[in-house]
Amino acid sequence: MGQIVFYEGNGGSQNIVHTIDDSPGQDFHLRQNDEARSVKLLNVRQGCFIEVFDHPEGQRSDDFCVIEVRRSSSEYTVNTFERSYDDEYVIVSYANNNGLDGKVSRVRVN
Ligand SMILES: [Ca+2]
Ligand SMILES: [Ca+2]
Repeated sequence: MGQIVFYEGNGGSQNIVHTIDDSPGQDFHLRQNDEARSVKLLNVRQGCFIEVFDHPEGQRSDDFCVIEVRRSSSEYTVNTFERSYDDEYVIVSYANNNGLDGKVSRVRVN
């Protein structure tokens, strides 16, 4: 099973904020609110969707970012939640409404 590890700093730096597995159907508040700035994906399955929200209840009226895993990797770092891009491993889509790094409150995994 893959692991999803949220970090306090950009680029997977500083302290770990919260670690979860990659099973679908998760919808929760991060252990430390408004801290995470990046995430490492460790063997996360292809097709996994990770949504991170500024809004505490996960509404899309505030910033959110959707990470879709295109190809599993032993370790892949999404350096910031504030940039839309894609490569061979992920498709990242960011909806901007004044910033998300260091403001993540809720996460959904499917
Ligand atoms: Ca927030
Ligand atoms: Ca915001």
